[in-house]
Amino acid sequence: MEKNPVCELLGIKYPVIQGGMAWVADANLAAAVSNAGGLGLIAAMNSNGEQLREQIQKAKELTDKIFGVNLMLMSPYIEEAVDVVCEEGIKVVTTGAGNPAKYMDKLKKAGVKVICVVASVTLAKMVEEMGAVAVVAEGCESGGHVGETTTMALVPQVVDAVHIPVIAAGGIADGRGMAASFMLGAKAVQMGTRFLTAKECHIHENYKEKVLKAGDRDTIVTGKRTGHPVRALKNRMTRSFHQMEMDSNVDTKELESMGAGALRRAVQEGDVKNGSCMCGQIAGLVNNEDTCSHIIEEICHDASVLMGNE
Ligand code: TUI
Repeated sequence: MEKNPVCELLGIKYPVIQGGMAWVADANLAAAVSNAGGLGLIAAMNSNGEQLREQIQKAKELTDKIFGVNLMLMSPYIEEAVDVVCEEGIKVVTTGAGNPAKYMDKLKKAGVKVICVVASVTLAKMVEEMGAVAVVAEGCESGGHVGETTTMALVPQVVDAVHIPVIAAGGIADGRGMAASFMLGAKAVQMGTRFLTAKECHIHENYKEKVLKAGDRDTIVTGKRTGHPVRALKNRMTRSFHQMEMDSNVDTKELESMGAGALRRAVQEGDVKNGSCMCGQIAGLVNNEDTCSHIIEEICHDASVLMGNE
């Protein structure tokens, strides 16, 4: 895996990036992934500036390797998060769930490399024009907020449309997924679901158990009506959300309020019945709780073997 453009760009050993999962991707997980030779990310999600600064400072104590911050563009605190990223000397951010146009100049001026998560060719071309150093092409197999195109269809179309490196995401959890991504023209992979069950990932045990037990048809996308489609493991919450979404008598505002706080209920309280267990379709392949180091080394080794490099 030498001379990989994403590894060279970021100064990392393996072309593996951890998804910026809200409520999940904290300083602990980010540092573990970075220490293992990948790129760890802290999810800024809806944190205010000081909460984000605390996590960044904690990660600096846990690793001397590069790590980044994922900026969730729908956050009410997005302006504060961008300022804190610049003040703390963060070297790389990923952006998700929106168009980062408003923040690109400030980030670039502060020397931050911006990698944008996109779900379409149109946005990929726009962010390249704005100065993104790479894009994550995230297919709708992924967990959390999703677009409409699958990884298999999205990645090669984005690869053909831009000149910057493309990182594949959505439905990748092992060496086969990584090798397939490379065949589609990607230079690296981003994984979320595989890291959800990492030993260093401190989500509630109930959530982890549910991911480890999940099969191929155990996720569902809800929230299309609110404009925020989210993939999560099927449970009581997604069933009632789905039913209410189909019912034209139910107000969209009522649906939105139902979603609020649901992810935190699953991650922190372990309420896997009434909370939102965001998770990708590849959960059926994720059956072990491994260390970040094991996950990254295994996937890169297996992909290398499949590609005839070892
Ligand atoms: O952002 C994600 N995944 C997320 S964010 C999140 S927090 C959340 N919680 C509840 C409701 C909604 C969000 C949980 N998971 N992934 C990156 C990603 N970005 N996937 C898709 C996109 C995306 C979609 C549309 C990026 C841009 C876009 O359009 C922007 C535009 O204006 O064209």
